[in-house]
Amino acid sequence: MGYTRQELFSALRAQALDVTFDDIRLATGYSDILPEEANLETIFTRNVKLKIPLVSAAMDTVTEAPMAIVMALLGGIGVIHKAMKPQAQAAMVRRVRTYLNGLISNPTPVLDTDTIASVKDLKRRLLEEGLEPHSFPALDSNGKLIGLLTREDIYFCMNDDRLVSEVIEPTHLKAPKNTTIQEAFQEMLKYHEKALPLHDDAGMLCGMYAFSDVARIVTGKQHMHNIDEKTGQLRVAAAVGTRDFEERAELLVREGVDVLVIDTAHGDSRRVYETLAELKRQYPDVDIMVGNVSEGESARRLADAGADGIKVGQGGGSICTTRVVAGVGCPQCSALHECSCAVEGRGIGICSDGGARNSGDLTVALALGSHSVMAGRLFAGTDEAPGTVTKVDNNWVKEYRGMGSVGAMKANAEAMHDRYQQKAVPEGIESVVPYQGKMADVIAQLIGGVRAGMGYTGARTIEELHKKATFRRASSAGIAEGRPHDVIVTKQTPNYRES
Ligand code: RVP
Repeated sequence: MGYTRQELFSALRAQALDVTFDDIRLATGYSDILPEEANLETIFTRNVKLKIPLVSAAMDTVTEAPMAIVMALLGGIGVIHKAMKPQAQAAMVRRVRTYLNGLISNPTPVLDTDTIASVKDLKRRLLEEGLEPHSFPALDSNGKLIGLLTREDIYFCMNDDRLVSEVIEPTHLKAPKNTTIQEAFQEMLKYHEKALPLHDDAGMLCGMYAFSDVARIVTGKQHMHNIDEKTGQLRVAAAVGTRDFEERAELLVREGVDVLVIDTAHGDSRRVYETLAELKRQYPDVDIMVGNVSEGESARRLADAGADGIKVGQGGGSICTTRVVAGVGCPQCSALHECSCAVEGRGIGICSDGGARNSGDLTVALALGSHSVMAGRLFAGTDEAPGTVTKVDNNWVKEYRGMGSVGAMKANAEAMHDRYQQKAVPEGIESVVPYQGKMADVIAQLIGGVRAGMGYTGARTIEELHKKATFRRASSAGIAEGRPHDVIVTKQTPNYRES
């Protein structure tokens, strides 16, 4: 039988020794569950759930809108990075939130006096922002909802000078503001309408349902998506810093961001506490994840200050040189154990950030009390990460760089017109990672590995894994034994790469 977390870490503490992923693995135990029976539901923060315990990192080579969309579609969440203007980041949040459009709370309207040419212009502009509306609610000069301009109305209009009022069908449906998704589905189904604009008591536009999205929600086809139950929209998080965060946070919240992530290298610092207090004061209904820390004391202080989630990990990232440059940091498994113990039972989501190299590391991180794992390197080579695929030494690769690298800091400083950052001391490097194809395939392998780990340990849920897991610590010979050895690898496998 392995060692419980308390046994293992008190023995290690007695030796003043900290450990990370390779050093420890989970002990196997009696199991009456099959991997596919494991339930991976968990939390990201106090009020924001996940269907799988994976989070994509707030990095400019990892998470922009396409990554955040696929993460939420697959059950996790993406944190959109902040190395861009607040308006651009808010537009990405909007793109994720409106991707499924259970309820479009602020649909873009057209006026009855607009020409079809101007509507086509509007469509083009929205497309550039990443939005693709097919139908537009039409308003009269008093702002009252008069009907719907559909894709067909635009398509079959052969004269672009015609007015919206001349083209729309007056028979299109509209519905009162508190129409539920179920009611909207029934109405649209009955009358074969693809969109249903909503009006308030004064007849003013106050939202719109799109049939394709409503149908997917009502018929349960979205069961793996991580969606906001109230609106049917995909969940998304976004990073903010501790300087000039006010405007950024306001725009992000306005677009419906689910979690604000105070994204710093040192979460246990005065400016972070001030930022947390201000965000909590301004937006009491938005969950705030704070990081990064690696000491139990720091996690406790953040919990006392009101954090809804805490990101653990300092210096363990694959592109990170903080430990080398600044001489600080704690090996990730010890950091996770200490931080998760420090805030246990308080409903706070612990996110293990950085250093995970394969699915086994994810299971270990979860077993050490974290609720989710954030990764950059694991996702940076996929289609959904920003950047293009290039060839280096005959291998297809994508760029992956630390946010504290010279390149990322320079790009950020340019985007923000900030001369200060260009002179900063880098704590990260720039690299490439192998091209990996679709996120869905990468996630399937990672999640399959976590499920296998839960099967071996007999843990039906992540909560049970926290309680049940026992551990083994390996010697260096043990670590070598745990990887393919003494053979010549002839074929790549999708979930293991020689490092
Ligand atoms: P990894 O998944 O091991 O590639 O690590 C990703 C994490 O590394 C990020 O989520 C972040 O916490 C950290 N990071 C990002 N940039 C840098 C840096 O430049 N030092 N570190």
